[in-house]
Amino acid sequence: MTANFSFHRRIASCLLAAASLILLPQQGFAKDMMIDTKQGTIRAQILADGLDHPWGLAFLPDGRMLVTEKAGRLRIIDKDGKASQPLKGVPKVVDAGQGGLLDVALDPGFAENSLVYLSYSEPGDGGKAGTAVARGKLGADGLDGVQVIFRQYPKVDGGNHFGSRLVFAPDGKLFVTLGERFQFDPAQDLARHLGKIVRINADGSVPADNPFVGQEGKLPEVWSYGHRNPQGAAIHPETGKLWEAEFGPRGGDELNIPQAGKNYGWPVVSWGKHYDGTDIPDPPTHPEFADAIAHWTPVISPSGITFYTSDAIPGWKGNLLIGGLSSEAIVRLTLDGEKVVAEERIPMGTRIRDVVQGPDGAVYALTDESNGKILRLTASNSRS
Ligand SMILES: [Ca+2]
Repeated sequence: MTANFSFHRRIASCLLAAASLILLPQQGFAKDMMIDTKQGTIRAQILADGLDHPWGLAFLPDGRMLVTEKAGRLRIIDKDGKASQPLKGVPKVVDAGQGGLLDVALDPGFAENSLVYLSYSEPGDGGKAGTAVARGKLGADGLDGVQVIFRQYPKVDGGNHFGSRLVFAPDGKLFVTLGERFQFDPAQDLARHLGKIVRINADGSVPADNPFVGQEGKLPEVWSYGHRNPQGAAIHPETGKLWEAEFGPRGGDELNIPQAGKNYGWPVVSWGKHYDGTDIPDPPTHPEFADAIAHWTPVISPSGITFYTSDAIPGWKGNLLIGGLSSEAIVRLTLDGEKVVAEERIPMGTRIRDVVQGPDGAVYALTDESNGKILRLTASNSRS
């Protein structure tokens, strides 16, 4: 009887354990997760949680992090994961749909000038919104002297496709990736900033060598066009070129190396279909457009991207890491120059909004949840 009872209890506890395993993906995951990958076991630890849909992360020179929350908050997270109160000076944002406080970047001269850049959906008249970029000096409790240095033209209705990553090129120019706000054709119109990557000086002025400077009816900030919703951008550590990842429609997520003045095809061509199933011509039907160097159907939903340059995680050096939303993965691409030669999906069990390499060589990933986390990924045999 006792044996039988304990047997049943054991069965019950096994069932409970099985049930909790099944439930785990919905709950996020345990404090320490071990993930088997092609290059060995990766340990993912929760460094911080309680962040409301964190979107962008930038390391300060002292190893702390600036992290945005989509609802409009910017916080400093210390090395132990403790979050500050929301910093002052953040511009008002429209927190709706995909809009809100989005990316954060440090000025290349941050050590001297303390300047921090934010991208966000800025409110306009009549409920309209558009992506904007502001900068201010990081002081004791927030940003001082905040100025808007760029505004996407025009502001439109709706809460989709704001972009918007911020990356500085080695020459100090700032790239801002801008979605087409779910407006389709304006991505081809050089008189509007929808569906464009723009290149500006750090103070928001236009570099004289931008491709459309001085051309009638074309906005001088535009670097490349025909983009849909680019949420990933990074500078290649060796070539200094901009790489960019964007959401396709139903299928057709893209990785591009955007060149000055080139047209990346949206919405005329795509490797995907419209949401209603209507076909879109494939990119090779329009050889005058530049095509992606990689594309995904079904989609991965690429958000932040980063080139991994450290030896800390064996086998990852030189790879491109992509934070995947619907794929709930970090997508690791092995590159040969500007070709993608291999891909691995590292399953994270939750939507990944951004991936950033830390000064310690660990990979820091933001999870897209109301109880959003900063995950710290290391090789499982590393000492910390
Ligand atoms: Ca394209």
